[in-house]
Order: sequence, then C-alpha cells, then structure tokens
Amino acid sequence: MLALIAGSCNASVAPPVEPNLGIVPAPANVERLGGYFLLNKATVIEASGYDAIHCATLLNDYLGKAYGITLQVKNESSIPPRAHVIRFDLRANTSPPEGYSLQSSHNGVTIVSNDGAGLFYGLQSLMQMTDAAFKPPVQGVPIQVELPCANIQDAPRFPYRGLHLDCGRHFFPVAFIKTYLDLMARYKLNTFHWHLTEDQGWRIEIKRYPLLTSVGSIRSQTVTGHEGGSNQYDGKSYGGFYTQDEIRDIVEYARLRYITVIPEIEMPGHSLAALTAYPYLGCTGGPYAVATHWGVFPDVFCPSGDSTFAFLENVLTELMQLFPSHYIHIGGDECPKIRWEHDPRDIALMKSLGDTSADQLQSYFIGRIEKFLNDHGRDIIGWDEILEGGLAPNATVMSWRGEAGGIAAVKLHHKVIMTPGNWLYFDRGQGIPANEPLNIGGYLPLSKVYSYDPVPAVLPDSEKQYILGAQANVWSEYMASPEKAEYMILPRMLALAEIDWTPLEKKDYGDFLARLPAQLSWMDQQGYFFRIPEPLGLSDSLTTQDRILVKLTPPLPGTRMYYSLDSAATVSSTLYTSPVLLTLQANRPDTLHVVEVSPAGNTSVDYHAVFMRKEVLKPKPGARPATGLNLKGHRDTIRVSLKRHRVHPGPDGKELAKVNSLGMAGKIRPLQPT
Ligand code: TNX
Repeated sequence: MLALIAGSCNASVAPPVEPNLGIVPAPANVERLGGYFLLNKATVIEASGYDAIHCATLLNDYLGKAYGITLQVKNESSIPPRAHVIRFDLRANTSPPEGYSLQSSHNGVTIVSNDGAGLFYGLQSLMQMTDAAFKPPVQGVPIQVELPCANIQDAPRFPYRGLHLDCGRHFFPVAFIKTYLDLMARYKLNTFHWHLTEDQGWRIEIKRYPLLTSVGSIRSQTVTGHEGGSNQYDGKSYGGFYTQDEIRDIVEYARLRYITVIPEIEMPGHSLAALTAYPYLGCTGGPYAVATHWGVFPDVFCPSGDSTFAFLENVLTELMQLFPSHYIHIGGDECPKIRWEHDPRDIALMKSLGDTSADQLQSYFIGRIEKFLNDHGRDIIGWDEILEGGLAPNATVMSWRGEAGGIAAVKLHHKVIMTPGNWLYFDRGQGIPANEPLNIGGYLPLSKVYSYDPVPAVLPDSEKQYILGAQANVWSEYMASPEKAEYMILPRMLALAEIDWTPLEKKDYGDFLARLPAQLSWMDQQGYFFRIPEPLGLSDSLTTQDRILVKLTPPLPGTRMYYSLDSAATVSSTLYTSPVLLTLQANRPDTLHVVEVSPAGNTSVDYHAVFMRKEVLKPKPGARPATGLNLKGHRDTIRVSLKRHRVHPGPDGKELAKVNSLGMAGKIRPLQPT
C-alpha cells in the first residue's frame, strides 16, 4: 500500500502522522499532504547566491554525517531535466522577517524566504523532518529517506529569541560555546547573551588593561557544595578567559548560524574581579580579591571617580570592535549602594546632581554609559534594576525579578525582553530537589517552562509590541562543566524555543511531548548530556487497593529502566521488562526507584515514586463527599506531605486522591475511578 501512494502528493489521503512532522519549535502552519519525497544520493541541491549556497553546504555537512552522502550543488540553469531537487530560493517579499515556506512534493523540496535567516530556518526544519523520517539502512539497499509531502508556512512569534550563558562563575571553553550555538541554531534561537564579567572572574581580553585577565580572570579557590552550606573550599586556583581572536571566531561562528552575540560587561555591581585588577576603580581603593564563592558583594565600581568612566569607555570601545551587535548589555543588577553612601566623593557627587537617593546615582551611572554607547551607534540592555532611580532614555530592559519590571518598562514605552526567574532560570532544578544534581534551588520542570507566555495578560494590545521576546538564563554557579550545562539546558531549551517561535494559539504541551522523544534520541546520538525525563507512569499514588500494577514507559525509545523497591536503583538493579506488581501494606508507603540508561549510555538520576494503601474511613453521615484532597483556592503548585494529609474517600466510597511526592512540589489531581 505504501508503495502505491509513495510518490504522489494529495491532500485527501493524508496519513495520520504527527501534525508538526516532528519539528521543534512547532511551525506556524503545517499542511500534511499524502505521499513522500525520496531523498537519495541522486537528489540535487539547487542554490545560487551567498545565503542559498551556505544552506546547501550545511545540508551536505548534515547528510554526510548522518547518511554518508553528499549531494551535487547546482544553479537553476544546470539542473538536469527530471532531477529531484532540494531548492533554496532567496526571493524578495516572500515571507515575514526570518520566515520561510517549505514545500515538499514527490519531486523535490523547495524552501523560499526573503532573507538568509529564513532560508536557514527552513533548512533546520528540513533536517529535523529528515531525522524524524530516518529508518536504519538495510544492507545492500541504497540509502534513501522518505520525507513526507507537506506545505509549511512558518515565521517566528518574536524577533528576540535568547539564551544566555554565564561564563564568569565558570569558564566554558570555545568548543563548548560553539556546541551551544549549534544547539541554539537547531532550535531557531537567534540571540546569544554572553555574560563575560563577574565577581568571580573577568573572561574577556582587553588589550589596554592586561591585568583584567592576568589578575581578574583567576580566583584562588572555589566554594564546594551549595553557597551557605558547609563553606568548604577546594583549595585550587581557577581561571580562564577568551582572547580577542577567540571572540572574533565565536562571533563569526554565530553569524554563520544567524545568531547575534550580545556581550555583557557587568556594571556597577558584580565587578569585584575588575576591582581586584585595578583597585582604583572601587570606592575604598582595596585591596580586593576575586570572589571565591557566590552571592552579591558590596565592592562595586565607584561612580565619582572620572577614572572609572574612562576605564569603562575604553573597555567598551574595544568591546564594540569585537561585537557588531546593535545591543550591548551593561548589567545593572544587584548593585549594593553601601560604599557609595559612605564615600565622601560619591556623597558630593550625589549632592551636585541633586540626587536624594543612591538609586539615582545608579541611574546616573547607567545613563552616562548609555550616552557613550548611543554616541557610538549602540543601544543598551540592562537588568530590571536599571528602572530604579529613573530609566536611561533608550534602554531595553531585561525583566528577571518576575514580570513587574518588564511591565513597568513597557508602560514607559521601552522595549523589554522577558527572562523571569520562575519560568526561565535554567539554573533551577528540573525535578524533585532531593534527586537532582546540585543546583541553585527551586523547581522548574519542563512543563512550567513550556507554560510561559512572554506577553503579560495585563498589557493592552497597543503595548504588546514592546515585548521583543523571551530568553532563558543559565547562571553557572553550580555548573562547573559543559556536561552539567548541557544537563541543565536540555531539554528545557526546546520549550523555550517553542515559547519564542510558535504562535500562542498553536502551542500545545501534549503535542510538544509527542515530538520530544525523537529530539531526545537525536541528542543521545549526538552525544549530548541531556536530562533524561522521568519514566512515564512513575508517579506517587495513594490507593485503597492492596495491589497496584505499575506500568512504566521510557521517555525515549530504546532506554532501559532498572528498578528497586525502597532503596536507590542502580544499573545493577532489576531490568524492567513488564509492569511491576506491588503488594501494599495498609498505611505503609513503598517507594519504587528507577534509573534509566539511554541507548548511547546516558544514565538518569534515581527517580522514585511513593505508593501507599490507605484504609478507607466511612464518611460521617451527612458529611460533604470529598472528591480528592480539598485544595480549592490553593495555588496548584504546593508543598505536600503524605504524612500530613487527611485522606478522604472518593464519591464512590472507594477511590482516594492521588497526591504528589512526599514533601515535593507538585500538582494534585483527583484519581479517575477505575
Ligand atoms: C541573580 S539574574 C543574578 C545572578 C545570579 C542569579 C542566580 C541576575 C541579573 N543576577 O548574578 O547568578 O541570580 O540565579
């Protein structure tokens, strides 16, 4: 049957396939047609002009690695008749900015866009469709991929689709930054916010101030464990910085992937490393030491000394030569004012400016830097604290302490990038805190990231345009290696991508989850250290039955699951092959532990769920029948503790409520009667 329909495309016989063809972020419009296009080594790529040829080269790189084939690249006039063609066509006025259309039919694929970015995103969709269509090659049969026939019309919801990386707390090598950019490009993120200076390390070479890197990039040691925990230090000096050549290389690497790199030089706070290198920049004159633990430090750039501004302007001048981005991020967050309030020169400056608070001095600081950058044709982005004491006239605000700062800035008709901590801080934990590897804290599962809408509901339509988009922040206090950073962003960055790209009315978490396994398999094959999600079916349960059958499904195909009861699972525990029957004692919780091992050998943390049988108490005559735990009016994410719950019988007198884990944050839902 397949053979009969292959090769013909026809809307009326569309087979029931995944509606978005496996593509993340989901395209704005996909019309699935019947039939397939057979991509094989005889397929020809049609491309002329810089952007199209660039896409052709990238497609050949991809096909070479995935299938060992390289396609011929030709221009329109030299395409042989009847050839099957993948065409990259840059044509004016064919799509919104960064948008594209992709048509696959039985004799080829055509990707059309206005701009190079759109062609590139069409290519990303094509490569993901190809991944999704992959079937292991059969020996002796020439390699071919059956690409579904379809019409895609696609364009991003927001112009700013960002991912940040803090290279101050930990230094990430150039090769990893490129990996990061590759991941961003695959998921159509277009802005890399590169956080380059911190209290714990200055990471960018500035020729005029060599001590910034020879002194400021090195700390004597690093706190181990969680800040505020045991306060142990590793006793090892730690450092690293990017040379200007490396920076140019990265900016170019990003450009080829249609990613803008926005550098951040933190000021006036988070500047201890710079002060250590050049103590005259601080109010007390030092001596200072590059920070060895995390937090907010009182020593910051001193606004009264003209030498501070001369220094910063010189640094920014070199920075602008390296980064062509329209925006320069100047930080502005978490700046204690205590030194300013006690420094006679700063007090005098405040008086001369007519300031009544030190916040206004911060505003003066940012305003002066903004003017300098504006005079050089650039605009600033700052964290939402730059609103305090008065916002610099042309500043774009990055709202991180919730959405309030962003909303306030929109009301002033300033542009805003949403990065609220509760939804988009990828330094927070992704699962039950006790199980996750060391992180900054909090609970930010994939579903919560996905639920975020960058446009606050309170904004009227006329003001929505000020929201440029959303960005996730990756603060690296607890990410000492590339592997750890990958674990923290994967798969959450896929949810970010969909927030930023997919039209709101098309977003659908269930559909996203259906596309996720194939993406996880891709990450696995590529050797990424992603977080393997919890096995499906492993969730805390309270029941009246004395036995419960636990059926587990791995979150990506081919993953092995090993389980044990009441103690942590390891790869030596029992291999899961069929549903596990648990016999439950009354009122005694049993815990099922599972670890997962992906086909490429990635191992998950130990996941567990609690199962308990509760004896049913007869409801008192006349008592209101309970349909579960009565939590009406509570926030839906709460801390629950099995021990503390009053358990109510369900409406049929049999079923109880299903609750989430002992002491973990989670959703509470009534059980479906069985
Ligand atoms: C706050 S977000 C900070 C960072 C920390 C982060 C940890 C922001 C502008 N400042 O310096 O790394 O919290 O989540």
